[in-house]
Amino acid sequence: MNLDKRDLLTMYKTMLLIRRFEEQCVQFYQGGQMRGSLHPCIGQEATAVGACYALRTEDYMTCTYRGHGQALAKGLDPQEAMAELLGRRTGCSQGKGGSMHFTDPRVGLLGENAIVGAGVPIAVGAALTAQLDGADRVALTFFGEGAINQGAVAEALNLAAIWNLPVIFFCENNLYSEMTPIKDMVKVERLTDRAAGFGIPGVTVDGYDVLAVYDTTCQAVAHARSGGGPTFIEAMTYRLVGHMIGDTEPYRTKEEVARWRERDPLRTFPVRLVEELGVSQAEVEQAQAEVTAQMGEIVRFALDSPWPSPDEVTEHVFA
Ligand SMILES: Cc1ncc(C[n+]2csc(CCOP(=O)(O)OP(=O)(O)O)c2C)c(N)n1
Repeated sequence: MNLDKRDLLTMYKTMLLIRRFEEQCVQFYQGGQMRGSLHPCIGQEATAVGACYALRTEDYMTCTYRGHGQALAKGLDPQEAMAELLGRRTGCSQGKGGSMHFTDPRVGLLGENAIVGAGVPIAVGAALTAQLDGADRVALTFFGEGAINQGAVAEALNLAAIWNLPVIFFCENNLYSEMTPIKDMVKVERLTDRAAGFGIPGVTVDGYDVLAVYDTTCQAVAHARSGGGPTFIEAMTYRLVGHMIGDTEPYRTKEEVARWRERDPLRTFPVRLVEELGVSQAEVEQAQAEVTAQMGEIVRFALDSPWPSPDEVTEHVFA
């Protein structure tokens, strides 16, 4: 593994920042300060960070409405992200996009997408751009297992395969598509079998192990950069909260959630850092203190930011 202590602490801090960021969003939402709908990725931080740590800033990435963590892991400024969620002019989309539409081309973030599966063909298009430009870039697209039956996803997988495009299909299999268990939606046991049908190599990884996700994604990225074409990664993960705020979760048991909670990467990774990876407890605590301080600045920046004025409403609108 080509990671030093600084990398490990950066990965931990990014996962912790995502967790704290989203907990703050939930608070704002419940207090009526944040509007629209909110789909937290609480529990899924290790896939976001492990995968994005394997990418360069200029690599392309698309994700879904559950993409706050992935956007932050790809390099979106967390202050701009929070300002966006609060509808402020300093937000990454001037406060006009909100939760499901984070975008920042400066860090390769081609957008979250509220339409299930829609980010997948966009990433394939970006990978085609990279290939035609002869650029050394790859594209990675995050999507949920619920997207696997979308026609556009099948078409995108096929085009990527026949054109040998530098794209990584990163499926976060969190077992439930909204309220529907995966076993009620597909007959195959492993979604990598679907990719195999298109001639795309697939690998399944423990999505609660940030280092395993990182290693797996590094291999897929190296394969893509060297002209090897696409890879399909199925990361087994779990959201520790409801599909969205207000979800009463009748489709799963408290025991099941509790079992996954024991493996919560935000609980297990700091222990592993100390017990196995040569990081001291003091360094872990320092990282936690830094994230707490950073969150304070993020919230202050967002709340102090101005609202857009009504006459800006048609700016940046193309039609
Ligand atoms: C094309 C389309 N159909 C239906 C919906 C409604 N919808 C929103 S989220 C969701 C579940 C998607 O589940 P999955 O892809 O597994 O992602 P997860 O929510 O688990 O992250 C559905 C069906 C939608 N947004 N887009």
